[in-house]
Amino acid sequence: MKPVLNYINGAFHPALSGQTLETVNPATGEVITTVARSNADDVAAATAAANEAATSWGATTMEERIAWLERIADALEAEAETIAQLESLDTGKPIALARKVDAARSVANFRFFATYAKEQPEVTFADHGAVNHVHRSPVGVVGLITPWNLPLYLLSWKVAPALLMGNTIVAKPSELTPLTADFLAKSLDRLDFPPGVFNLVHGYGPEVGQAIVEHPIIRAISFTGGTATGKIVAATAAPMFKKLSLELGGKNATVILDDAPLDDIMDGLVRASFTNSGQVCLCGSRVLVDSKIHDVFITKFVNAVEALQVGDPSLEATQMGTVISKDHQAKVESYIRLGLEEGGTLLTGGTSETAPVTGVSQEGAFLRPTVIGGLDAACQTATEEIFGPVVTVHAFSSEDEAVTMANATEYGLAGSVWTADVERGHAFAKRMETGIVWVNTWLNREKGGRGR
Ligand code: TXE
Repeated sequence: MKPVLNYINGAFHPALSGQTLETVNPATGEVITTVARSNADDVAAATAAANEAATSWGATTMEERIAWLERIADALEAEAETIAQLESLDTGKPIALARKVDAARSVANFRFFATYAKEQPEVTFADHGAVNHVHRSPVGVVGLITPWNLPLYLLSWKVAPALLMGNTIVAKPSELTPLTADFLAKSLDRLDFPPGVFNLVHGYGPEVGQAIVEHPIIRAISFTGGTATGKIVAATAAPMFKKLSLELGGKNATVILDDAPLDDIMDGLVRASFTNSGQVCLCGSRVLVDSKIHDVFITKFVNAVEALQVGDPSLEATQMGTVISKDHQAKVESYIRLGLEEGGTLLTGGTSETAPVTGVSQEGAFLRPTVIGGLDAACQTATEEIFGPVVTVHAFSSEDEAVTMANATEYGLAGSVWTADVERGHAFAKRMETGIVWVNTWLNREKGGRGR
């Protein structure tokens, strides 16, 4: 594959320093290609281009920008299979998942914001005899920084609304997964998208991401990634009074009430736990189950988890591929060992040594889906984000106790409740101190999606 270059002012360039880094296939450990290893100088060039383009792009009409979003969606949709293949190669996620989630959602993000804009009424309201008009104006140059778990999905989620509102962009994808961001740049280039409106700078977080956050001309930052990095981003951006959006980690609870129809919901529970090898910030990594059904739940859950097809991400039948890298595998394995040290029982799975995935490259970052029981809900394994295919299971003896356990975390991103009684589920959901709670479903955001 050709080297991945920066996209600045409508042209592809190597890093100004000439340096490169490598992107690796996590299923084989093989280098896929080299990537521009940029620094503050490249960010300065991209920002200057974005700033130059800001006036003309900001002056386009909403209708023109909607038309661009639709054109981009059409172009990506026509290449959905390529996007899925690139994403699967770069992340180690199963090709079927990359098609269904990453490629489809990246297209849908552009369509969603185009439709959203069409549906926005003009807002005016009278107040004390005066008429107030609400205008939506561009911020200017915005910095978009994204992680490796859902590369184009999360990048497009930021790019589409930023473009729609007339902003120009300096974006940085994760250094671990640059391929689909590069594909987006190439797609825009083929469409003759106006130069300078979308700029892409590749490289490491402290060298490129930090330079984006620090650049005085960049007025807003949208960041998705680790909580520790989010803290650095916030500490840098806040004193500069930048607009800031942060989406960070999660340690989400999946709560199973005593009336839950286990056979019907097992598929959803496995999905909530192990989609993308558990590397979705919304995955449920703490399963809280009523003690009355705990034992039967464990039997059914372990059976369902063991039925997951773990293996080569490029095979159609694979349901779980690798984690993102060997380094991340080592981090996840350290939590599996910690869970056992803290008194947990391994119900299925384990480290690559104790529970190897067979028939795959030994250089691949493969792990079996792992379930640990018998842990105190307050222990380190049960409260820190692992971001891998590991869930802990905890029994509760009353709904009050379940609420306390669900809320005993410093995170508050998402959760789910499973019950035969939807009203009961809603009542429980209201008591969870978390941003999103799904009842009898998980990651259900699409109209007409699955769930009940
Ligand atoms: O994230 P990082 P990583 C969590 C998960 C995971 C952990 C670390 O717990 O184990 O984060 O993942 C860029 N200034 N999530 O190491 O380092 C970096 O180059 C500006 C949750 O990948 O936070 C990348 O582009 N940017 C998450 C992006 O930030 C910096 C999904 C995220 O990298 C920077 C992924 C800096 N100083 C991981 N340092 C979710 N909520 O979806 C790094 N970056």
